[in-house]
Amino acid sequence: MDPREDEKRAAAEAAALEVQNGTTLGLGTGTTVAHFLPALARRKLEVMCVATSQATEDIAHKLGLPLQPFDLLERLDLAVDGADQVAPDMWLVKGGGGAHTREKIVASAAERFVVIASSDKLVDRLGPPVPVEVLRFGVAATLRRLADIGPVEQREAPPTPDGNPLFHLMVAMDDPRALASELDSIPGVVGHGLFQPELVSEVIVGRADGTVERRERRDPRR
Ligand code: A5P
Repeated sequence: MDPREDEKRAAAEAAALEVQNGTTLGLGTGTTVAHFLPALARRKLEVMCVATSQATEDIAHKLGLPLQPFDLLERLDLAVDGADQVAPDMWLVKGGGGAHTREKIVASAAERFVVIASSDKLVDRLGPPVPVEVLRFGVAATLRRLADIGPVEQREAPPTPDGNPLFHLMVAMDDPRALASELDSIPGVVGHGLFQPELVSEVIVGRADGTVERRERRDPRR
């Protein structure tokens, strides 16, 4: 067994213990969240969940977790999700599963956003790729704008949960805030995988022995 799976499970189980009865809960996407869902279901709490992808929705459904579309709820109490990279200042890169646009909407609607990760996700500084979801309409023009920032690679992956193509922007990230802002300013970019620290409440990093390390943001956003 890959020790990283034990680390993911440890982080996921610790996060599941943070959920309380009555919580409205955003469920992320990916292999770490796949450990969180059964740990949550085992607690048999009364919760209402919103899923960020069909894959998460399918697992949650099988586990009997109550789901609601994210159309009418204005806010959530908690969101739990994995990450591809976690920097010391809590900038994240997400989107390995292509659901980062939905994940960012859910994280930003949540009172608390808890990131669960194995130790290999901790990096000294963020590096490429940055996943970018692009609207199909005008895709060539949007890609030209992205290419002004850095090399762009077509991602060998299914489209995003909303049916849009995915690309990888292969750039160094010396200034993630400036890069995020530049990407946000391109009209055809639906969403990118850079998550700012202001979104993050806590990072839980699992260890293979089942213990966890917690990193709380010192100046929580809300
Ligand atoms: C999904 O789109 C991603 O943002 C995931 O949260 C991220 O890629 C981490 O995935 P794993 O938990 O599978 O490593």
